[in-house]
Amino acid sequence: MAEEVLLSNCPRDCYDGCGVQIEKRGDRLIVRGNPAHPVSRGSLCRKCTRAYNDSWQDPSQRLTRPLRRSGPKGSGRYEPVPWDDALADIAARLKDTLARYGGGAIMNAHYSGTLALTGFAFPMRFFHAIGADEADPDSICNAAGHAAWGYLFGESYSGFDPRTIRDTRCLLLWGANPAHAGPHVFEHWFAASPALKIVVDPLRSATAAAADIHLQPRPGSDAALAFALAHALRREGLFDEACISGHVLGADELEAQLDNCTPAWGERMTGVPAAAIEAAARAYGRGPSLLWAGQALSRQPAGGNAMRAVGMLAPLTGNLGKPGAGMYYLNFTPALAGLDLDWLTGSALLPRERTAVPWGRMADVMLGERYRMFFCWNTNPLVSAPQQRKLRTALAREDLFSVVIDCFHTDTAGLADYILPAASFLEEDDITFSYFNLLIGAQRKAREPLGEALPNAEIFRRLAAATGLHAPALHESQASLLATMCAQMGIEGGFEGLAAKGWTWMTEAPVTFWEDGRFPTPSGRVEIASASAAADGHPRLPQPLADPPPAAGCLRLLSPASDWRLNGSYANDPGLARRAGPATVHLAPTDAAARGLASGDLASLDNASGSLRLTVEVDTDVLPGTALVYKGRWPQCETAGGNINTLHDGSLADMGAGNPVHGIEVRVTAAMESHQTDR
Ligand SMILES: Nc1nc2c(c(=O)[nH]1)N[C@H]1C(S)=C(S)[C@@H](COP(=O)(O)OP(=O)(O)OC[C@H]3O[C@@H](n4cnc5c(=O)[nH]c(N)nc54)[C@H](O)[C@@H]3O)O[C@H]1N2
Ligand SMILES: Nc1nc2c(c(=O)[nH]1)N[C@H]1C(S)=C(S)[C@@H](COP(=O)(O)OP(=O)(O)OC[C@H]3O[C@@H](n4cnc5c(=O)[nH]c(N)nc54)[C@H](O)[C@@H]3O)O[C@H]1N2
Ligand SMILES: [Mo]
Repeated sequence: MAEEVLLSNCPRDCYDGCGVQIEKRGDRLIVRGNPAHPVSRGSLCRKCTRAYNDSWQDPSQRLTRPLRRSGPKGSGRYEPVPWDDALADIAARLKDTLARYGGGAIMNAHYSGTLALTGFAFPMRFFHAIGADEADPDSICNAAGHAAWGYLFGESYSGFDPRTIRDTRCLLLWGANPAHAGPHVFEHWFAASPALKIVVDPLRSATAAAADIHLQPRPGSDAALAFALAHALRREGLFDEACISGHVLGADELEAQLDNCTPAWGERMTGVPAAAIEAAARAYGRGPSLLWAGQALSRQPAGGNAMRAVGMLAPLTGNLGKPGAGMYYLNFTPALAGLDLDWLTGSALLPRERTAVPWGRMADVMLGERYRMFFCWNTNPLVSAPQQRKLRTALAREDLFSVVIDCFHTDTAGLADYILPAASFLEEDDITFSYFNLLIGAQRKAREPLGEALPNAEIFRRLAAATGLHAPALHESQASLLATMCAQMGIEGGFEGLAAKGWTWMTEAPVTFWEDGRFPTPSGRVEIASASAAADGHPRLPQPLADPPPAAGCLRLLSPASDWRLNGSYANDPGLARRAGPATVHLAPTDAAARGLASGDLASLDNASGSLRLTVEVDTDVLPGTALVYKGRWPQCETAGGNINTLHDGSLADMGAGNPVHGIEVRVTAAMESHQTDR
């Protein structure tokens, strides 16, 4: 029998942001979906259900004690040490490094392992106070899109309110696969909607398969496709002249560019039939329509240009600022909720301008001697970052003092001097936001942390004390943080009130963003023509471009979200690893046949950055000319000793130093008999 049932929320980096119900049975927790939550409706996805009820509660799989390296780097030899000893040693090193070289010798690498507000943001107070450099967080994920929509709309964090779908007649999902990336959003929001659905994806993803119209362009031809759609929209009289004249800058300059971008031209540029382009234009243009630009749309070499080109369809057709219409990249609206993010992250503590290194440059930068200390928390770059082999070499530098904080013994942890055990979301009170639905949730502490694990925030409070940093902001208690956040957001009854209910909407009624037609751009309009972009060295307007086809014999590699993992999280869960099967490259039948490959064969994927051997699956959902490999495998769990990012050369997208993971080219051939490893 359950002793107590708590309502909580899942803080993973996922569109869903599920409501969770936790039954306490002594130390054992039964973790399920909250039946009364609008997203999860009583169930969690299969990967989280499995992980949260298994590896996340298993002390033999979790990190439970601070560990100090006791052998050469990479030897895997560690010994447990008391927290106080570990923190004192790290603090001594830190003080010495700060005194000799300053904060610019310390790299702070972090991302979205937990998105709960204090677990995600409070440690930044510490790094601001010591003036550390930062691994540019969004440069691993979606930075090109943020830069692009920054030029176009002035910001990229106020999309549409998903509740507005009740007024929507057409849904256009472009480079997004919520069937994997947000399974509840897919089921209850997308698939359940009576709106006409258009999906733009080179892959026949599960989301594309559920659409009324699937446009299947060659990867990286999205900007050309958007221009062809715009041409068709104009010809059909579906441009919204009032919206354009009132709220858009540069539509006149666009006119001439559009003339040549006929649907027939679009077909040649993208591979999408002209008739399908016209059908999609008619459905989208009539509206009210919602445009969801997936984070994947930005993950190509010219992802910024693609995001600008696709984003302009909304203002050109007046599909924004009214019920059922709008465009979405991400929702992160602390101001709407009332939350003071600068206070939470302590940005005023930073003594100088922020220095951020893009992840594409990280391996090269860390190979040099500039950085003497490496702090890594909430992220596992030896799974997720480019130039995997070079980064491994860099992080194995004997003179680099590194501290990795995680719930699990990751590949990145395996090169640390100190590994510190992080408490999971089941073991700490916190507050969650969703980046899709405008929800605020309580994350509940359902048990004490496993072993000696500590929440992120507490680790940095203690490290601040050990380092002799006494600014009160670095020592604010969890209770005080939660109380202040709840007060800022006007949550009735404070954290206890939120915890009793589980979750609350940020606003009672659905929000219509951009209703007043004013945008935070220099002109206050949507800037299709952007002087800011030009000043940064980009074309004033988005360009009707498509990437050139891959070099002869090469395929374009796509490495999107797996159904069985959340980024790299869960790749180490034995049950989930079994279900996911061996690391596989999916090939179109023609491409497999041309290489003499059949399902079950071993293929070698090679380029200048590395090589990787994977099992072939011949897959009719894959577009000829592309190869599909799902992201997030742990090198230490693979016979190949590496994952797909061994093939990523660290090149940057056109804007925002973004990460063009879907722009890699590889040669795929039948692998020779001997199974060499990739380390
Ligand atoms: N299960 C699961 N859920 C996740 C994650 C996970 O790893 N697993 N990761 C989370 C995170 S951090 C993020 S950022 C999101 C990412 O989720 P999404 O934004 O959906 O991004 P991806 O999974 O990279 O890719 C989505 C689709 O884009 C397509 N695509 C690739 N290249 C192109 C192109 O050039 N043009 C077009 N039009 N489409 C292209 C791919 O084929 C793929 O089907 O998901 C989140 N949710
Ligand atoms: N080839 C390719 N590479 C990609 C992508 C792709 O599509 N293709 N996608 C990119 C994208 S979108 C992203 S967002 C990145 C994601 O890359 P990462 O940020 O590396 O994501 P994860 O591998 O999930 O690593 C998060 C880590 O945080 C840990 N963690 C969870 N909760 C906590 C906590 O409370 N405290 C601490 N300290 N740790 C915790 C988890 O155990 C996990 O090891 O990968 C990028 N890399
Ligand atoms: Mo991401």
